[in-house]
Amino acid sequence: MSNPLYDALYRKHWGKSTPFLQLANGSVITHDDHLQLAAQYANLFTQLGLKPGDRLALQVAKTPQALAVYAACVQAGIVLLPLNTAYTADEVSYFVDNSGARLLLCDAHRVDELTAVAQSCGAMLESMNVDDSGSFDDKAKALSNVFDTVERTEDDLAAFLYTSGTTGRSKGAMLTQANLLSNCQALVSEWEFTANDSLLHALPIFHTHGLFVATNVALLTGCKVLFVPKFDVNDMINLMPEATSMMGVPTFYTRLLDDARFTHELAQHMRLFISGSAPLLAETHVQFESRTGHRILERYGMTETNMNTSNPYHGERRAGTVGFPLPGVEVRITDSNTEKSLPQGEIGDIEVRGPNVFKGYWQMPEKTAEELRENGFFITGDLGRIDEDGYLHIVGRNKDLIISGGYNIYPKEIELLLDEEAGVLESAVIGVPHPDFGESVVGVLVSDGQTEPDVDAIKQNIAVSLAKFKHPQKLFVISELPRNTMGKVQKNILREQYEKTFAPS
Ligand code: MLC
Ligand code: AMP
Repeated sequence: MSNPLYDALYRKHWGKSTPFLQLANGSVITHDDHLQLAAQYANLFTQLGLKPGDRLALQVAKTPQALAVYAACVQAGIVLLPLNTAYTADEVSYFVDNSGARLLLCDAHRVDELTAVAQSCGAMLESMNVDDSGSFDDKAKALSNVFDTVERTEDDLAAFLYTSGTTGRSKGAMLTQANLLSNCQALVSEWEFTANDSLLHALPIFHTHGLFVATNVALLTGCKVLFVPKFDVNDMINLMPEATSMMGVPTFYTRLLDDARFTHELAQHMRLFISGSAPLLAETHVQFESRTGHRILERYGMTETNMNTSNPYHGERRAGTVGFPLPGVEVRITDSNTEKSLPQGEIGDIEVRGPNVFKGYWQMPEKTAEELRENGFFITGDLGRIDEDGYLHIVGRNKDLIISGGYNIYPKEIELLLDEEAGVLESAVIGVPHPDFGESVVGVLVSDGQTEPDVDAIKQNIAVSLAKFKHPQKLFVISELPRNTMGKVQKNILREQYEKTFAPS
């Protein structure tokens, strides 16, 4: 039976007592432990009636068991839909409903809150705990640790990752086995990962970066993962002497630099530091090199495309750029109006094509057609230029998006909620510079002239349905929004006006 992703990432580890995950308390989970647990989970999927192609929504803490659910999904041909643990019940409800997930797996402490969600969406609900209790593990324990791997082709779906859009409605990006596999193969070869590596893993595992970049690279090479539940500067400093490599968002790097214990000596034996998901300030790059002697390797990716470009492993890692297209990936810069390729050096839309590019948005053919051209190029929504040496520079975004600490936040989703609030005529949500998160969320409200908006009450109200990382950190009330002659809100003017909101005093 062929199942390309399973064969490449897992099958070769069957029966191997090599370490896969090392936890912060020092305990080790071998590849064999991991795959036996995954097989029990896959048997449970079958017992629960899940069939290949069905979707499974997973909103659980970052644990080894959560990674075993991923392995089980690949083995059983189930489409994994990993969800940010910060999402509220309202947000989860949309994802489960839209994807038609048959099973929602959640943390045990959220069962009460999510039971109604699962019921209303016609999904089953099972729970997991960090300590391997919970209804899902209880049922799986009794089952066989051997499972007949389901046959799949490279074109079969492996995962749905939801990403928002300018309308505020999230879209399920459909990723195939080939998308995931081709990308981690390219990364392993470009970044020279081997079984001798030890990867410090502090990223969440519900996004591309922590799951499909970090985890898949480790599985493909069989290297060890130093697996911590979240970024904590103490854990990072304690574990770094055992690591050879680390992947992170820029906030990881600025937080490490803020800690005097993060020294040249601590990082001396490291082979590679990789950054992505948000722009790494050239200043951080320079500070990092002067502290550690290492040049951070910055790369560029997206939910819909996995990784597109990377600075070179050998050769100059150029600060403020995201390097060159990965093997098999094409990058072009086009004119938004004419859709024609622009001459080298000019700024335009960044488009990418290759085996990494997703299949489309789940049940949204119009949205897919807007962003994915018939010739296979995907319009990223990022603006960039290619310099004379071929390095790609991201210079801005053609999409209304805020990236805070590596999490994407779509202003429209928040504006729609703010506009519903008492006293609010209209609103604009913008991202402004933030010393820790890179960007942070500010909301600007216009009063309806009858009731003065109650900023505190509004914050509380929207918190009910909105994950915490999306909450505006500041709300301002102004008399009117700046607009251009076409009536479009000029967010650039607002961004300038509020750019110092979080500036260190
Ligand atoms: C947490 N909070 C955030 C936040 N993360 N607020 C805004 N933006 C964020 N990213 C909230 C918490 O709820 C908390 O609220 C408060 O901020 C401070 O929490 P903290 O303890 O300082 O935050 P922490 O838990 O340490 O998280 C920060 C972080 C984390 C940067 C370590 O957000 C993180 O791991 N980010 C990585 C995201 C990621 O993996 N992105 C990849 C996407 S894939 P309160 O009120 O309770 O104090 C992708 C493609 C690609 O983009 O190219 O890779
Ligand atoms: P997501 O939809 O969460 O996958 O986020 C993808 C977006 O993150 C991209 O379209 C870029 O805007 C941004 N991004 C990812 N990597 C980088 C990077 N190295 N530099 C700047 N922006 C990045």
